[in-house]
Amino acid sequence: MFAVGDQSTSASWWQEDRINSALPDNSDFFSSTHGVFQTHPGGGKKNSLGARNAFKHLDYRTSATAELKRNPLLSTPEQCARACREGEPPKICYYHFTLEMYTVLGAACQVCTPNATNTVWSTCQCILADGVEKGILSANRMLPGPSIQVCEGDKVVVDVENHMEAMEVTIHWHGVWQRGTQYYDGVPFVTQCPIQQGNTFRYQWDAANAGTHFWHAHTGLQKMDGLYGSIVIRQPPARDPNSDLYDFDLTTHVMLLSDWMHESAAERYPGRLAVNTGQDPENLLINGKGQFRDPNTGFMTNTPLEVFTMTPGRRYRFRVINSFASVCPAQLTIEGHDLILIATDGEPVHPVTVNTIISFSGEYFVKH
Ligand SMILES: [Cu+2]
Repeated sequence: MFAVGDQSTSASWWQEDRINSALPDNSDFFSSTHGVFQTHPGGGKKNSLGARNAFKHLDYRTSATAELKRNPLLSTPEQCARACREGEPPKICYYHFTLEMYTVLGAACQVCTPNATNTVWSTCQCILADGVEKGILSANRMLPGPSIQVCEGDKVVVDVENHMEAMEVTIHWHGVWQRGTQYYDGVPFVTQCPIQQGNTFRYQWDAANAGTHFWHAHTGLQKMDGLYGSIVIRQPPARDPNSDLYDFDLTTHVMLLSDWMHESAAERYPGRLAVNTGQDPENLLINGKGQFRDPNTGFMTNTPLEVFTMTPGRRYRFRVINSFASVCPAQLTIEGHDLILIATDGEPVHPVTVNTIISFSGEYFVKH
């Protein structure tokens, strides 16, 4: 049973029941944590012996964010995903990623379907992917995970809370300079110890270099199991030499390409000899969405594909991200349309008109 387009059921269950009961001082609650809220079992509660639980999770929504909350520059993901203007004061953009083991076609899919175009955050915890059930890893029960969209000069604060059983994790902010903040680059055992299960680590970096970037898990094979998302650092149009080539640069016009397996990536490494040999992915997804035709039965899933809305005659900037985990390149063609490539790897380039783009795990921005 699907209530297509109805986001309210799941959202109200989540927000009313969980947040209100967990946070008596609800007025104090900072609403930018992507709608996803984890209670912390054992946090502050006394056990049967009357002693404090030895393993106490930090509560990042109250004490740990108190200092941040006093800063008038603190902004929600929605406030940060804005048109950038010259001379505007920078914002502090706060995100909370809860990383969990999760499932495609899980119970939440009985009550809502994810919003097709909002890449900043979702109130629906249903992940459809290509309609094939499997266990995955997710950030805030979204695929891709939350999109970080800010302006050049903003400061980004991301609390990464690891609830993946028996897994450690780091998050790498691919393409972001990290000048002066190299210890937040997310490389395990090089710039930090990985975040153990039950712990939260705060990443803080400057959005110093404009462009299309992305974040992904930098531990094991977790990226391929779903831990990735887009980062867009915009700048005032006057600072982009190609800004005259597009009319719109919308937060929803991110095209994140990823490869997708129907089993956890670890099942395919180093690889089997007989069935599903090698590391070829079963499918490719655009913004976490796809369809799959079973080669044996011919049956095809009918999950929704990503939809980009445009008005004819207008020019749109698309921010294309290749988030593949395997070594194969992606070839992207838009039927009946040429593309003008205006930037790559975070830097503007002389515009080139093309009809197809072959990309490796890297990044491009395009308008058409
Ligand atoms: Cu990377």
